[in-house]
Amino acid sequence: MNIKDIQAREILDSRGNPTIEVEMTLANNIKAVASVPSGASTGSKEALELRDNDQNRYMGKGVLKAVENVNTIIRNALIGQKLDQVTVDKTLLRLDGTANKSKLGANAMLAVSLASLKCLAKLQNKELYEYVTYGKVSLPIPMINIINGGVHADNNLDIQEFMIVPIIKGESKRIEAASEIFHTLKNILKKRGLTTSVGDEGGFAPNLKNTTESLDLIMDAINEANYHPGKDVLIALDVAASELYDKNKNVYKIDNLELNANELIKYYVKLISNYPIISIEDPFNENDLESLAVLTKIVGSRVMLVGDDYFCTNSTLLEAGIKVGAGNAILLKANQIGTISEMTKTIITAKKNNYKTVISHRSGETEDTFIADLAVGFGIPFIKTGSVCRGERIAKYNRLMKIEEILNGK
Ligand code: 2PG
Ligand code: MG
Repeated sequence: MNIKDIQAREILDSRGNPTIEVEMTLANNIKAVASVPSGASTGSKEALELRDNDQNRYMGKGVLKAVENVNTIIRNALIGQKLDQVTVDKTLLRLDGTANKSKLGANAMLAVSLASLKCLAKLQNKELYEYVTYGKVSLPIPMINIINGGVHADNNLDIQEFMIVPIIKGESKRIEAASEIFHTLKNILKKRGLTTSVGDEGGFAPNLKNTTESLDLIMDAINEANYHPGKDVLIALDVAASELYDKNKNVYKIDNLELNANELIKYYVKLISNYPIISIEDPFNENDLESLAVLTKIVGSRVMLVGDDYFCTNSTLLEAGIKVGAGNAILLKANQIGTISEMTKTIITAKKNNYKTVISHRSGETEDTFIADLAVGFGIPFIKTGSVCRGERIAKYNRLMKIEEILNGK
């Protein structure tokens, strides 16, 4: 089936910043729409998100250049072509021709790549998860953000994301547990006179003394909601340590301390022994593979050490980490790399090397639910898609529950 039309437009993300949406139409009038998210704590090796830098519009954050690239360069090259994911992605890469997608913009490229994937699924009359099924489908375990800090909130917490990880059976049961714990936490915060306003990913953003106080609150909420921490609900952290790193002093500013990498390793070992932590993401700055390898050696058999800014969904960066034993898991964000084919390659590299995979939203999201489908279809064991509040996050959980229903034949 040939591609008949491709139209891009500027829309807003969950932070109210512009992002890009693409609608692809096939010769038989099948249509699919895809939109791309946007990060705040971005890795320096991510593919480029093209913004206009025109200070007269959206404080420079407009994406009209990316829209224009789709509506002209990409459209001209793809219209009339046979729809095929590999061909579309190869064409995008050829048209861009740069190492970091700086010509067309990874936002422009991903929107087209994703719209093409969705069209292919529709063409075969399949659900997206079904179309991308690679091996065995499985419903991912959600890592649900319930306290926000770092650059995702205006509070004083240094760690960016505190997540609960319900490991009970059944997707809808896991989401139910998360919602109950979330509301229990809200009541606890209220009782203690702490604010219940939320951060970018929907987790609460109270001002707390330190990381330990935040973890204690979460433990209280899990217990009060009648779940067992360590047994049916675990904890995950995204430190996003590049944001805490002081390059000049070579220290991390965390909990009013200034810790060097060795001290930070001890800090993590202590946290892991005191709380049921299953996963720590980006524990050091994105260039420090060495410390990540040391921590992996010490706690890697018990804890997932997830590379986000480290690997940027890029198979070459992942291979560099694998070589030195840095981390044992990778975060997957399609817009860090720009095409579905490249993300697929990274997933295959991770699986081959026994690195666990976590598919992820961005802090600036849209209502597009593609990560839920990719998680199921690719059999990715974990999904990180924010709190159980805010429509753009809930859309993914609702999609997962719907897929569960379909899979159960209801
Ligand atoms: C992260 C993400 C998503 P951002 O650091 O893992 O939670 O945040 O999209 O701001 O990079
Ligand atoms: Mg991260």
